[in-house]
Amino acid sequence: PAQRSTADVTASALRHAARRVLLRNWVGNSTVPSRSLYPHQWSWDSAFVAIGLRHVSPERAQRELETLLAAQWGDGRVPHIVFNPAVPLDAYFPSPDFWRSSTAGAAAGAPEGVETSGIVQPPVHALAAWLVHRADPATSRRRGFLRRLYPKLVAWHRYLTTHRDLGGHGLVSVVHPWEPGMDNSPCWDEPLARVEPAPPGSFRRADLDHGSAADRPTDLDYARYVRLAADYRDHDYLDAEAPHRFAVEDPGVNALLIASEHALADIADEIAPEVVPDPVSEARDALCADADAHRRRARELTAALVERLWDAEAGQFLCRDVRSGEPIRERGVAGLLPLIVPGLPRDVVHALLRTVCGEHFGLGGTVRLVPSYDLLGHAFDPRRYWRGPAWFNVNWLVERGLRQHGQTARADALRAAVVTAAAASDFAEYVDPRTGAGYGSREFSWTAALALDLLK
Ligand code: 9YW
Repeated sequence: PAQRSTADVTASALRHAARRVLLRNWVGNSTVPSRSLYPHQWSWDSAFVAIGLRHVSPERAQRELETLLAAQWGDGRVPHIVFNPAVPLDAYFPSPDFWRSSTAGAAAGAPEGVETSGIVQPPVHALAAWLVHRADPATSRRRGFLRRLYPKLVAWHRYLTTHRDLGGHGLVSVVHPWEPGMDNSPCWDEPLARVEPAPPGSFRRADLDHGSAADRPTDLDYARYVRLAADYRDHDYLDAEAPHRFAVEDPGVNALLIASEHALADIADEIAPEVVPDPVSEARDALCADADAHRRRARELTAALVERLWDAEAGQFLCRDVRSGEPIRERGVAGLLPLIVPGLPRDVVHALLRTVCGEHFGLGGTVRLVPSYDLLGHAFDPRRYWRGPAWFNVNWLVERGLRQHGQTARADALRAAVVTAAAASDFAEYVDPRTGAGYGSREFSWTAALALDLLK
């Protein structure tokens, strides 16, 4: 046999290590993001995990998404956490007795047999389902994977584009800083400042039992997160009734929705001319898989994204505070994620590419991984969670965006940097974008999953 090069050996050792993390964090029907810090199932984590898990076991990857979607609410929302009843209540805060989904969420159709949170996370699921299918179409078809998931994914997108169009311009609003998945991004500082914090001592954080306080959101942030979630719960999680004092149109969430809407079109093509049951609408008992309708919706969302959130002067997308009506003038990395959206205007793409590699995000210059926030920003902190560190899911998305736009050399360099940083940090939750030093939990599932995906 031909001699294996050092690079081959390293890649195979890495692949082995990443697979081991995914196997260890698998808990029977889904994967925990981290054994210590996050002992339940998280929504967008599961989507990213499935994208890596498809290389280990396509069937497990399918089950990962099926388990999450089994906890979908009657109104179509996919909850950000699905709780494992075997885990003690004090292992994670806010626990099921805070959210009380099966009772407080009854009017919104929360399932009875499982406890979940009441908020959502970015809709990466249709994209993940399509990638998982493509890894092993035969198993997917035999299990009826896409046929079963499709109506649920359609209902999920419909929840977001109807109940969550709080700005009235066709884009989705997030109503809690946990929803965009970037908890303490400086983009939330201004809209969050209007929220009355819950009294200190009215809740107990569990995250500080496992993580260093310097790497995590502050107590004041948490007091506001608690207030917003409790207000939503106390209005039965009904979007038409909740005060939604925090309402933001986030370019990351909307870009992922658009990418997923394109994936739904591919899924519809695959299962067409199938007619499938509609889990939400009782008036119509069937849903026709219509790829053209998904492509049309994706185009409309893209037009709204550019119209509402593009800022030519900043050279990136900005969040918009729906309550004040104003753009939020902070450079969060979510403003670069529309790079994954097909069909953006050419000048927007060029400006975005300049910004990714410019002084604010520094890719290929001062940093090898894209930071979560402006390197020159007043709030930049290289180790505090979403206020500077580089995250692997974000970098996987940027890599995909660069490749899609023909930036092969940059994409290759980013791919190598992601894989190296993941391995060197023992699959850390996040890293210092300048030094690669790891922070947060280790053996973090999506870090392993996405490194594995990029090694393929
Ligand atoms: C939390 C699980 C989640 C991620 C989020 C990340 C963090 C904290 O961990 O959220 O307590 O939910 O910010 O993106 O899904 O890994």
